[in-house]
Amino acid sequence: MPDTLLAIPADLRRDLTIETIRATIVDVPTVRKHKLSSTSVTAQNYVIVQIRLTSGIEGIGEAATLGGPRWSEESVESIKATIDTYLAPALIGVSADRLGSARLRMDAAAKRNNAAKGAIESALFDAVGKTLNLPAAALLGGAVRDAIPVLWTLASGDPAQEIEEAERKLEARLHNTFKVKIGALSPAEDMVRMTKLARALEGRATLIVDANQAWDETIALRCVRVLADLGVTLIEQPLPAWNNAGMARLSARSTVPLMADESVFTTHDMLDVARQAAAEVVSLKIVKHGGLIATKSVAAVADAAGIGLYGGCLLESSVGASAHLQVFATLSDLPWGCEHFGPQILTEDLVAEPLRFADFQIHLPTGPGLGVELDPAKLRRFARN
Ligand code: MUC
Ligand code: MG
Repeated sequence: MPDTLLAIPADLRRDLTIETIRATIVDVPTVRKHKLSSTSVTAQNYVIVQIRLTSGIEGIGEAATLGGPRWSEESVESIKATIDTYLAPALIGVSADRLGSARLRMDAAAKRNNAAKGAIESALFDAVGKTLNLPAAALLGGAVRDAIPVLWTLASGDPAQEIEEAERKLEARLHNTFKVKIGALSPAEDMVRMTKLARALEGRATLIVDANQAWDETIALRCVRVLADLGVTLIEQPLPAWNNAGMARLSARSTVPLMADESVFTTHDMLDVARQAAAEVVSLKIVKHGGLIATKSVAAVADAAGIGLYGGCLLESSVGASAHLQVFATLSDLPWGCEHFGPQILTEDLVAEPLRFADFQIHLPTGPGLGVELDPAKLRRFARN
């Protein structure tokens, strides 16, 4: 066989060896205070990961947190320390396209720390995608959709402000489904607030709620009935993450489907929720599952159990949101849409060209890798000293 047939074209003969991994903490102000049951934020904290290959190509990823180690056990400080001390040394010198091997090395170097691992894997997908000139979605099986319905989260706690905010989103045709964060107020106050929102937006918007584990079973049963009467279509994590048995009892008595969020990090968690019939829907997030591939694995377990998929977020910028969209675009069915409103709640996004929101959908970027480019000036400006 002539040599020429075996020759790899020079532009594909790139060295994918991981040379450096840089983790930078950034704090980006939000346009308003975002209140959850366990915390509230006025700035989003991310760790931005930049992975440079020997070829000179750089991949980017992001780990989001919500109010320090309150939503989950990871904080930006712990994520950066884990990356610098344990994960980066385990990956330097490895070929970036060996994504499965990178995951095994990270798992051997550190237990859990899923947000840290997810940011690194996102950056590897970005670097490999840029090398091959393919979007990350192509490396995950290929996109079956180019845009995904996207909701907006109402979380100021003040119903008058929330109605006004929802009206503006409807008017601009950005969002017509709203997730209301409940659990910071008393259950009675939240039900009054929900009644005001449901009346004001009736017939024009869909409402779902997220209690972020705030209730016990007795309170949840009472509230679920009120929420059903108000037409709320989905109730996210009303009970603590450990209480799958309680979620199963509640689900059996609720006409509104329940969504698992904090109770599902791993495929094993997903299997347990399925076996106990503890939820009808699951929220998928890279920070919980530890990467794009693991997010697809959790989705596959849910799918096999007939549990509906929802594209979750942790208020990521366009960097983290794009990593999620690359996965969500490849899922054969995503009946509950997604919530990647993060880029719009920041006073400024971290990328040169933010993700596009139009007609109640968020659009998959078309470029290689994650399809977004960091804006170096913004990275410098928001980097924590
Ligand atoms: C969560 O628990 O779902 C997502 C949207 C939001 O407002 O909070 C996050 C986390
Ligand atoms: Mg949630």
